Amino acid sequence: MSETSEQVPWWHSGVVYQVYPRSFADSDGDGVGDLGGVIDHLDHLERLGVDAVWLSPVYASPMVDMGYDISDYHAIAPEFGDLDQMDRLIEQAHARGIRIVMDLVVNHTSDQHPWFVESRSSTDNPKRDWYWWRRPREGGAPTPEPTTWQSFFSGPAWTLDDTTGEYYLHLFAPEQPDLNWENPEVRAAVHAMMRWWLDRGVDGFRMDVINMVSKRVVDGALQDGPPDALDGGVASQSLNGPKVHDYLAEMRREVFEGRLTAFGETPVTIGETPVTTVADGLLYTDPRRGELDMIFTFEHVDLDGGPGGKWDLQPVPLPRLKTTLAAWQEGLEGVGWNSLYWSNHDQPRVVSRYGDDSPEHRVASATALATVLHLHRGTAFVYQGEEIGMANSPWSGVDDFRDLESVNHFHQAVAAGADPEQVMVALRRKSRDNARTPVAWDASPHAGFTTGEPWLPVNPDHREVNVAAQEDDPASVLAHYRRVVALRHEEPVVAHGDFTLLLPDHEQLWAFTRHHDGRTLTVVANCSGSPVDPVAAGVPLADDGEVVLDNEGGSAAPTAVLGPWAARVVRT
Ligand code: ISL
Repeated sequence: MSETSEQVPWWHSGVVYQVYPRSFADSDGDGVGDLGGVIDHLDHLERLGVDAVWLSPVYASPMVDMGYDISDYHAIAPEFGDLDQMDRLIEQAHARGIRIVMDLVVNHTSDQHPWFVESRSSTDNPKRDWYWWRRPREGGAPTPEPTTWQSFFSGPAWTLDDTTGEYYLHLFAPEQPDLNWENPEVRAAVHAMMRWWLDRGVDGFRMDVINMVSKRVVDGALQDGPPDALDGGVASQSLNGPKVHDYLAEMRREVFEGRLTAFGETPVTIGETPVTTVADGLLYTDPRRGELDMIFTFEHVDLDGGPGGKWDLQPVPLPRLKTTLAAWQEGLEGVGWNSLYWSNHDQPRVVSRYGDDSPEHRVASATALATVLHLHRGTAFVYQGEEIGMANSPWSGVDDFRDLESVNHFHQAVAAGADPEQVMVALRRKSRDNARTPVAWDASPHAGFTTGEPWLPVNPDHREVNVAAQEDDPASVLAHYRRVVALRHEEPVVAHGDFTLLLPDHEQLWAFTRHHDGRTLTVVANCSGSPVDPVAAGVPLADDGEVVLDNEGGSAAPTAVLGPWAARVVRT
């Protein structure tokens, strides 16, 4: 790939900050974060230095899945604000050089969306075929439902609708019916809606579960999975399906071709793609194919789930984590593009998951993890609160959770005979609500998030871990994130360098080199609580190197022993 300065997109050296509006900042005291809260804190994002904000859904929604169930794509949920505020946010973010990337949720709608309300009303409604309707299975075995598929939120992926006696498909909650992308009218309606948002000034889309829009259809019928598949075949039959690449290429032509944003750029396209391999990643992100700019791989966040799935906790030895990310670096090299993330609104807090959130190691492990991730090749993402090292919350029982995935899993597992305390162990570690506790802005009782009662309690550790406490502290996690973001902008090796993993089997050190145009960055982090001598371990560091970033206060020699969770980037 030859790159001139005009051709290099901003996201090669850029950083995207994810805002989950419900939990970011509340400007009107109702306990729910809102667009006014995002506008109020743009200074924080500007000082962090990010290039774009990905806004989780703010559209009208019954909020069964906290906004990922949309009932009107052209309206803002009242608890978040209104379209005027959305316009103001776009304008004020742009004035600071920050792009706005909208969440696009079009695998499914809310069951309250007028399209579905019409679709369910009769078998001959013109919108009937906009969703997946099927008659009950003849003979009722192995399931009365049309296929064996299980939903991602527990229970069958089909719900029987009394109005017509037919089942409709929902890969997620029953209140999130799947749109039928086989129908060209559906795709045209999605394209029109996307153009409407681009006209309004947004700079791109993060596309929710976009690899689920094409289901495998044989002679008009959806198929069961293999009998032993725990998910009933939903992954094999409806992920990365046969037409997904055609649909994405069509979307590019219909929505993005010839479009420029206020920054004079092509809008960015970021696909969320669970259960995707490097080979799939190449298909989705090779620019010559004209599909997506980048996708989110899940491999590195699925490592702590065992054969039983997400809640079947497994230890993650460091070699597995670093080789998983390295395989994507090597696999996409020169062809596709990575997105780099530790956290989002669906994942537990990274400092608790892959770091060490004890008071002794929290700052060092949060900054070490930031260093290694952001020094990989790709577009880096920061999830709100990650930049101050926010940790998982100490949940006391299932009643503390608001997320339907957590609540459903608890009840289903207990009904199936699991010990409730054991189920809670996994929920404490993996519940999505860990990511959704309000951002800790200061040490006041509700962490400066709201003047009312927060919809989800603030993490009690906010008295120590908050933005105000870190704002002007050069040794803070926040200051380190600002440095990492700046380095990515300033040092071309970060965006363009090739990647070589060193010491793949080392159980404490995460080390790699990046090389570009005669310059090398050597990145090394001690991902453990005991010191390691990197030179003795075989990392090629020399005393004439220049330390361009570290989390050791800037005084260590390039070759010095690395203390617990110390991280260093050395340029030669
Ligand atoms: O978090 C998960 C369950 O463990 C993931 O499987 C998640 O459901 C998957 O990544 C898809 O996520 C996206 O679509 C969901 C929504 O609930 C998530 O918040 C969203 O990021 C359905 O829209």
